[in-house]
Amino acid sequence: MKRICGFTLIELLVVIAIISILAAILLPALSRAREAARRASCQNNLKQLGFACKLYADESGGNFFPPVKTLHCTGIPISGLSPMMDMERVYPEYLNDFAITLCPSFAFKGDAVALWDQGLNPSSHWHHAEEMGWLPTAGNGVVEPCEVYDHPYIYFGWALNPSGLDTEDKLHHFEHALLEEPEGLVHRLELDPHLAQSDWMLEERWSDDMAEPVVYRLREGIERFLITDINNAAQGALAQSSLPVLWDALSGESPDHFNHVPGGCNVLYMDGHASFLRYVPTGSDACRNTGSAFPVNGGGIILHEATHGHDHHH
Ligand SMILES: [Ca+2]
Repeated sequence: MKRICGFTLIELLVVIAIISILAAILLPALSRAREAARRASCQNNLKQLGFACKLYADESGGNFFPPVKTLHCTGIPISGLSPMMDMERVYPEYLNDFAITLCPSFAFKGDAVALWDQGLNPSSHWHHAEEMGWLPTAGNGVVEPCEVYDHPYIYFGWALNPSGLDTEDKLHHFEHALLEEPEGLVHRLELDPHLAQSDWMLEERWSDDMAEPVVYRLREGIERFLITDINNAAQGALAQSSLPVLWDALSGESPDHFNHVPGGCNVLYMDGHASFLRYVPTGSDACRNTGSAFPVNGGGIILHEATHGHDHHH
């Protein structure tokens, strides 16, 4: 008897098997494509924030980039470090939409009002300030620039040369200069928030790559005072394209604390370009990680930890 049309059971099973295999191959690729799109959107936001910094620097005396945020909404000094620029200096003249402070890859899915006005921000600073009644503007449906704390991006406001943070020894000294009491930057900032507008004077250099015991405030032209190779003075000056300004939140605790999976960060450099740097784990101590260049290494982790003390709020 002649078969006219239709599938045998075997043919049907073969077709189903082929579809299953294709789906298994394509679905991870689709999820990677979605993450690539979100990552591109984060990069674009970083570039816009960088553009706002450049505009601010053009008009500020001395061509300084914005200082780091040091005060709560009531003017009380922040304890610890808030790794975000002082938005009160930037908004609304240079940046008129807080939506660009969001990163779609960030674990928090909501708009700027939910993040900054309603306090769904994971920053311990925000929650501490709210508990202490230092956020009189919270929950009024509007994002005030003083409500913008850290997350999802990290900004420091001083020019950290990646070559000064590329060995375990340098990272150890950096951590000391940042956190040691009473001379560390974090403690000095609490006592005198105006230090955020000055060069960071050190007791001693933490690296031979530093010409003087000072970390300069970010400002146009400061890259010429930074050295890339102490043994090669002719090629010594750092380029703006190598000086990090702003980057994604990162943490050494677990890969889920990265905005981007697998672990890594978008980094905005002073010339305005942004690159993705993969986090390469080395050893057990994330604060001594030298697997990739600052800020996606122990240096960035140390800064992150300095912003939350040791409350393990994440
Ligand atoms: Ca508000």
